[in-house]
Amino acid sequence: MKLIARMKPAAWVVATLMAGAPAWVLAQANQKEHVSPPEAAYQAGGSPLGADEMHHDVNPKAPPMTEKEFEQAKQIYFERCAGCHGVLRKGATGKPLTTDITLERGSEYLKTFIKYGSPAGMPNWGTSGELTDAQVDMMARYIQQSPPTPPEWGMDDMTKTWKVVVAPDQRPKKKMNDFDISNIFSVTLRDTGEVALIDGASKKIISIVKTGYAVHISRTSASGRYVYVIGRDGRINLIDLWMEKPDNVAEVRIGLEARSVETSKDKKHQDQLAIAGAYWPPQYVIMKGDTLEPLRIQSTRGMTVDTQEYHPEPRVASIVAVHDKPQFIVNVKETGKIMLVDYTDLKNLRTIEIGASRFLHDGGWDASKRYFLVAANQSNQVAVVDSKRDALEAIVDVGKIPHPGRGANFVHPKFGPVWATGHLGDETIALIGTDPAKHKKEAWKVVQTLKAQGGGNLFIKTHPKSSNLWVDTPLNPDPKVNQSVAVFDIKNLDKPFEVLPIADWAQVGEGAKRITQPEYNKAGDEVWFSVWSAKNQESAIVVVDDKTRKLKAVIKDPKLITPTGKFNVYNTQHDVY
Ligand code: DHE
Repeated sequence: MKLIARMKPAAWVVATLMAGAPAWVLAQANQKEHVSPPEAAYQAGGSPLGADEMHHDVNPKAPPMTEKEFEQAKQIYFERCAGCHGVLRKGATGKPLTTDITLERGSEYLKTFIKYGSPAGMPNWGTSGELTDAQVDMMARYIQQSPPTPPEWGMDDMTKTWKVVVAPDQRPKKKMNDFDISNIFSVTLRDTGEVALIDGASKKIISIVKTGYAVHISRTSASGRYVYVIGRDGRINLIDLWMEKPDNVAEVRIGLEARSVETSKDKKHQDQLAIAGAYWPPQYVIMKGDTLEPLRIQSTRGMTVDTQEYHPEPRVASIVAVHDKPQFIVNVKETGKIMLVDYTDLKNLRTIEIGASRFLHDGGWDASKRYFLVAANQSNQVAVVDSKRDALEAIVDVGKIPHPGRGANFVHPKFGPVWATGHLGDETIALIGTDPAKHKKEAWKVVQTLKAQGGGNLFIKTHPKSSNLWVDTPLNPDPKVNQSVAVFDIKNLDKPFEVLPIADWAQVGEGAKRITQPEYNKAGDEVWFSVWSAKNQESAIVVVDDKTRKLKAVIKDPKLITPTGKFNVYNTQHDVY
């Protein structure tokens, strides 16, 4: 029963993000809205929390509901609403829905809002056919009830889920396979809760490893031996690439919902520690790197950076490790704070708290790896941290809803080193100067804005050996745009971009075939794209020759179901992008 309930969010996300352009996306595409339809679809990806038992009390002022209705509404809320409105309904990228507000608005107002949506980005759940009138009515009553609270997840819960499958002393003493492990790709198979390890040279699947629900990202240890994978359900898997057939050697659940994992990269602490951030409960956890034994849990609840109000649910977004000192950079979404966590002494944890900008999400290093740039997506800004001075370097205004992935670094012919981000909410690519020493005038300014195919961009990528800048648009409602990629010549940025029909090259037949997340191989001469269709349709990975921009290979396999993120071991280990 639990399993079936847990499958639902994936099905909905597929229906919403994948089935061509969803009705409400199309219905809102022409409106001048505050949140763009692609962005609303992206943020509203289901939370796995709906299946968990929660405490709730009955609010006598709210319209009544049966226990069964409450459970159904709770499930729908976590699948469709929590991503924007928050678990406790205190508001995140969407408006707060606390009972002081909803009771005052009343059932009729709420039903209209849920059914027809709003120009500010609220999907029209009723008229799009996603919810029936009865469900709309049930949801209107549900949000007038006090929000049920998911359980906390402390050391005892964590330890109960912690498993060392192969103890460190039972693991190989040297690499036991013939693969060039530095050129393996760990590929997210989103809807099966697995990763496929693909050999970069032969392009064959080495193994498929069972991971957490709707698995999100992979990160490589400093030595390049281990891969850490995190699922949306907070489960981390540790994969040992030295094994004859690389496989899972440890796992733990660090929370009930999560997105980020990273590992200690400082030379003296190689592979010693791992860290993961949770959406629920709002906390990060530092673990032993080779066993995932949880060592220290730190809550992120606290005050917001701007209004200085208490936020009970500040989700942990991206986490990166500093390469030349023992520090993790933890980005907290709702409070807009960046924590610099010194991991040398976990008993006396020293943390520097930087006030940046709200709704921090994803980001990456500049080419020198001194500055970390992170998108504050609902604030339309990029915050820059100087890891040498342990301080905020700058806040840069960019386009609408920046979403860099880890961004792209290259040397601009006129302005010197830049880091680039695309945007979910518009078609622009912002190039930000990153060299205050030699290009002071350009540093932390948008030195050029490029126009790509359209809004709905998620990832952008280049490589130090390449002169191409690749821009995907998987959340653009137009299939022509979401099934292709744009590529710019970074030596000649005034030249129009070229569009490559990646989905056509894959020849996978019917399906959404959204093209997402360019990722280079180790040599930097190939770039891999996911062709992302629904779970019951054929997907693929298309490999493009970087120099010629011509098709090099198509990776297909019945087991390659819903591939999204791809993480090349070497590039992820060294933060090459
Ligand atoms: Fe992601 C990175 C959160 C939806 C694919 N995603 C991240 C990070 C966060 C995040 C916080 C940064 C991790 C880090 O660097 O430590 N993603 C979220 C969400 O909250 C959101 C909006 C909704 C959800 O329900 O999860 C969301 N993400 C998606 C997708 O729908 C994507 C496109 C497909 C999928 O696999 O689910 C998706 N997210 C990715 C990928 C990365 C990522 C591939 C890593 C990019 C990289 O190059 O590092």
